[in-house]
Amino acid sequence: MPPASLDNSVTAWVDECARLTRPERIHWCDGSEEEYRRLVSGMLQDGTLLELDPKRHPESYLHRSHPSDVARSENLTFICSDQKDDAGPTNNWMSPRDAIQKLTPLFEGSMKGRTLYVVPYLMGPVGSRYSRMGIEITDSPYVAASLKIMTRMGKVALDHLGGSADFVRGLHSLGDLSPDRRFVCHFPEQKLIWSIGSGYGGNALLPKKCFALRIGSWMARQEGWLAEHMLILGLEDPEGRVTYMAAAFPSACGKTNLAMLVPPASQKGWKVWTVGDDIAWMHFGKDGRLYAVNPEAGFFAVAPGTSTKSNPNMMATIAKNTIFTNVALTSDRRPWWEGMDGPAPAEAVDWQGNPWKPGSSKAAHPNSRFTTPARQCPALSARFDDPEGVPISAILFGGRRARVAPLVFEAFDWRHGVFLGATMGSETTAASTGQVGVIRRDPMAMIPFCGYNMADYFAHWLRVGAKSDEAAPTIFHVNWFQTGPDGSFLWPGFGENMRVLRWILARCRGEADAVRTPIGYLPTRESIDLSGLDLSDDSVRKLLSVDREAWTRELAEMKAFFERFGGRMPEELWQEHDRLTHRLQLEAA
Ligand code: GTP
Ligand code: SPV
Ligand code: MN
Repeated sequence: MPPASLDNSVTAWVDECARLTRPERIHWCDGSEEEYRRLVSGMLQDGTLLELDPKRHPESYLHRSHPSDVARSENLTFICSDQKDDAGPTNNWMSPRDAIQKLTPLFEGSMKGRTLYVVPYLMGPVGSRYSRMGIEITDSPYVAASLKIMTRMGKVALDHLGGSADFVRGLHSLGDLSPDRRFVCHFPEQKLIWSIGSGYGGNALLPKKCFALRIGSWMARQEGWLAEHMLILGLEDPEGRVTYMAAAFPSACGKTNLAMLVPPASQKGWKVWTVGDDIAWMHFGKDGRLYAVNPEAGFFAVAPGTSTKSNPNMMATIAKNTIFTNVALTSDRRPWWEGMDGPAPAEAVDWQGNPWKPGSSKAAHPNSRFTTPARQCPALSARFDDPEGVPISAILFGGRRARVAPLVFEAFDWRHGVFLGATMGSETTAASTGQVGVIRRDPMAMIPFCGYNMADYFAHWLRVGAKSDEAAPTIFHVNWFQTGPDGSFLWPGFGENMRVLRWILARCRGEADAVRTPIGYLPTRESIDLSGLDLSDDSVRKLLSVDREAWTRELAEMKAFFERFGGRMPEELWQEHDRLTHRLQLEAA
């Protein structure tokens, strides 16, 4: 039964979706623990979930998605704005009419024999003026249960909505899971999402990338704020002062790990507090400073590589109440993935349910993940639920670059920082279907997630920062992923990234030296703590210097990327491109 307080438009929309998809029954989710347990027990019965050893992994389950449905499908993701130009050259576009025409037959009767779940959810802290409402209609109990972990779901959300009709509508159906009939369509003008044919992560958990980033970025531009693919962390110094930073790295490029960083013994007294690991909604306050909230309530994070060594906070977080997706299962019913602690099990069942032995293929899918409540994270910031958000002092952009990008450098000013974000390059990863390891331009880590023309997005970034001037965060670029001749990483990364965060903080406080180079301010060897690291002189040089020839080659790629936007590209960024060209030439002379 729908709750009585609702605006008619909510029930009318649910009725309309039910007429289209013809479910056997409709269930309005209240977000209670009891409801969650009922969802889980249904899935245990029909095999959608497998129970893990309840002693070692209480209330934790394994889900295997369809083997063709293991990552976001960027090629099947569309922005359906009225005008094609408003989607821009980096998005797939369909006219709203064509999209409705194409997807309506796919949704017709798609929920026959299934339950339609109405999932109301709140994005952002309870009681925050920055929080937004959404409702997802789905026929996947896995999605409904995941949303209980990932969002503030059910009653709390409806209480926030009150009698208002202002919410983002999301209609999702598993359909027949065929990639030929899979579409993720966004109608930003209608605040509407239609997704069919996938049960996986970003394709199906509509609040996450579809709402919080694609529709969110559209709303943010209209309303003067920023919806970004960023982690949020608080860096505590040995005196107990906490400084907040946000960082945009592309999918599977280290956001979760940096947000939960545990420093090595050498970095005594320093600590990282986690506010968010994937998405930041940021508003400029009256004081000109930028304040960030994390719209999510859980983490949907990459499993492979997660261990007590690389990310002990995450290993503690996932100790209970966690849904694992596409990881391997050991004979004693524990989850396992490549890069976890200890030796590989002698045998296991792989992510597809087949017997597995070490040395054959990957046991866990490279994009296997887990869904886990943020409140279980031992490093969760005390300001996680702060309705006003946390003030951001530094913004970090970063990619996965085997060459070219040094360990860290600082932008000259906001405008140059926007240029650094706009020209980011990174190797593609398993988080999206398609080729892995090819360099693509991924501005602000938003190429798959910006819900409108990215030229307008750059202009928006330039505009919001210019307004707040001195109080705006300082912008940096980082790269943990430079490799040496043998292909191994030059920089130890993970906890050792604290050394870079400390340099960034010291720069924000005006306390660290830097050298001015054509690309920005780089640390001097003395200004960044490299003590006790086993780095060769050659590695240090590569990490802390500018490869002029490589950057000169980058110029052409940046230019080609900017040209795709034609006359819509902000002139300021072309000027930054010219300036970088001049600086690189000057140094060459
Ligand atoms: P999404 O959830 O897809 O947005 O990814 P993310 O940006 O949160 O990436 P995550 O922190 O999950 O890291 C992805 C992969 O990069 C994992 O396999 C990590 O082990 C690895 N990784 C993270 N940080 C570092 C680092 O500092 N150095 C190296 N070499 N690898 C890292
Ligand atoms: C990403 O791909 O950036 C993710 C996972 O965080 S998904 O929810 O699938 O988008
Ligand atoms: Mn992400």
